[in-house]
Amino acid sequence: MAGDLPWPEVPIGNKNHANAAVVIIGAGIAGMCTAIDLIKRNNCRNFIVLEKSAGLGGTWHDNKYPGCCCDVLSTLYSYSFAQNSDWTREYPGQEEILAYLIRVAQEYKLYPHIRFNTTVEEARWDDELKKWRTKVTTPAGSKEAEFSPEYEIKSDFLVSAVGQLNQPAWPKIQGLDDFGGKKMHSARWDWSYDLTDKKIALIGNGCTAVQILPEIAKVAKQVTVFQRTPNWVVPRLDQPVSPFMRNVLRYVPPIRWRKRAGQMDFREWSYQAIVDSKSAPATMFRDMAIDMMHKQLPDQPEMWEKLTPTYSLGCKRIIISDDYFPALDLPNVNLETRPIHSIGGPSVKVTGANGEAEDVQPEYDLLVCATGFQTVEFLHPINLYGKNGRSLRDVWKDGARSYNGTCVEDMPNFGILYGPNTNLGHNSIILMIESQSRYINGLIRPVLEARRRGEGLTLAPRVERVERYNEEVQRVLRESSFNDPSCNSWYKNEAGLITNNWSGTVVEYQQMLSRVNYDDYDAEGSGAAIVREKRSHTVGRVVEESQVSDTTLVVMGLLSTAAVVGGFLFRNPRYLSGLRVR
Ligand code: NA7
Repeated sequence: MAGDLPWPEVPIGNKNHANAAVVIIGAGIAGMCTAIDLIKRNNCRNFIVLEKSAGLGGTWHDNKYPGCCCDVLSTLYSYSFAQNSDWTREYPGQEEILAYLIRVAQEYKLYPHIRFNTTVEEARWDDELKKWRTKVTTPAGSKEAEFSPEYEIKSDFLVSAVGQLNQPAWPKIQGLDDFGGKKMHSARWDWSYDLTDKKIALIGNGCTAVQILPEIAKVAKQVTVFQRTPNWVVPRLDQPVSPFMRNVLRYVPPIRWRKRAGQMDFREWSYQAIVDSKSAPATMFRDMAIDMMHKQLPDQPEMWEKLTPTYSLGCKRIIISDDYFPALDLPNVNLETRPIHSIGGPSVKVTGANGEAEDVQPEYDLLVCATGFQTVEFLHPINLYGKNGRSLRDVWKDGARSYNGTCVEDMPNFGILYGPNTNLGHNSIILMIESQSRYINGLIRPVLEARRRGEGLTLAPRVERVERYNEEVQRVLRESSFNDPSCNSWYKNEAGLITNNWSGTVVEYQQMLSRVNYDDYDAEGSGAAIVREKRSHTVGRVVEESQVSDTTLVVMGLLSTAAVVGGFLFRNPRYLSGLRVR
């Protein structure tokens, strides 16, 4: 297949089954973005994407529960280089987002690179060979396993794109394993199960549960929502995008760009609301939340009390929904706020007023755990061993940390997307992922150059830079709403360290990652001179925010229209005479 192409342009074929320039773990939004940048920026087609699932899309492949959709407007929750004018709604559902990702993968011819049903168990840096050895397995009993049940791939660079919302977290509740009815995690929805007339216990009231409830309540006999902590819920204001508007967005790209920039401006503005609970935007969102609750659940002060958080807005992810409170008001829906005591047979027991376990009702057919993900155990359950056999677990024993959210000490030629301290509470994660992909490709570039020259190059972030970077990130986060001690969230680990969220705006992050300073890295190997001479490499950033005001745009539009019309009339004076009053 490779023909006469020079390495690393050689596309992956049968002969490269166990060798590649780059191995990417995960075929979700981040893995796809890195693969596309490898092709576009590094002219590299010698890469393999390893995907545990049977399809691409990552979180959009896994999460297909009823009502599943994104809580960021899709005009912004899409790649900057693959903007889509065909979204049917402002917040389209999971199936539409997944179809979009499949289209992008086809457009960039990613499929031949992706190995589905392939699980990474372990990746180990070989100090002698200066390469990663990634161990993979294929599912027992599958046809893939008949070819090779397990094997090892050697690569010059390894990228983790497994994300933060990958491994479902089951709640720690006594008796959960022995629940008498059907049990599902929201991220592993079983669509073969008929919900009609079922009695359903829904544990959790985060973004996922809030999307599930209005859908299942339409068909279920009865639903109990088990809420442990109330959330701030603000209006979603979702609406369809008309066919006319879709055509406008398709055929007049500046309008699409403007729409995206407007959403970016609003989201960046809302950063203040998320991190500073005393700011004016925070007050505005709190008022909106309370106002909507009072309107959608009129004259129900008991419910208002149960549903109103006492912690800072932004400390937990703010939920956007137009239909959660109305669903709670349905006659077949109950909100249960007493703590869950245990699960016994088909019943979920709560702790009653006297401390005894009490049945909420004697029997549920279905238990839905919308209880989130194992977010602070990045890369879990993959075992990574870097320089001198040091495990990632050891590097992260006091909490996950990285350099710029992309590289880890003692893990040479390794990049991570959506890694420690890169999650957002206010904007689209795709913007962060695109920055990380550019940056990591800026690190991959000299490694490929060295290899092409027959040399070796390893890059790992200097420990003192990692420490300084993390001290600064944590200093800002300590002052933010995320650090409010009166709430727990998936943004922090058990010790209270905020390991998941970025401390600033997206633009600040994009600017920080727009240049790779090779001085921040220990460079080793015969090819180290490449980066010592070069010092840095500018990878740039995607400027998403508006550059001009609406008024300037309108004035510019009017002026250019006048110029075009004037020029036309000047060249065709006969039309001018036709305009004269006779
Ligand atoms: P989240 O936001 O982690 O929410 C999990 C929910 O499950 C939350 O309401 C938890 O209550 C609740 N939970 C977890 N364990 C228990 C137990 N043991 N008992 C009762 N309730 C429990 O996950 P989501 O899937 O909703 O959203 C994850 C992200 O995906 C979201 O932020 C978007 O970015 C996309 P708690 O609040 O901890 O008291």
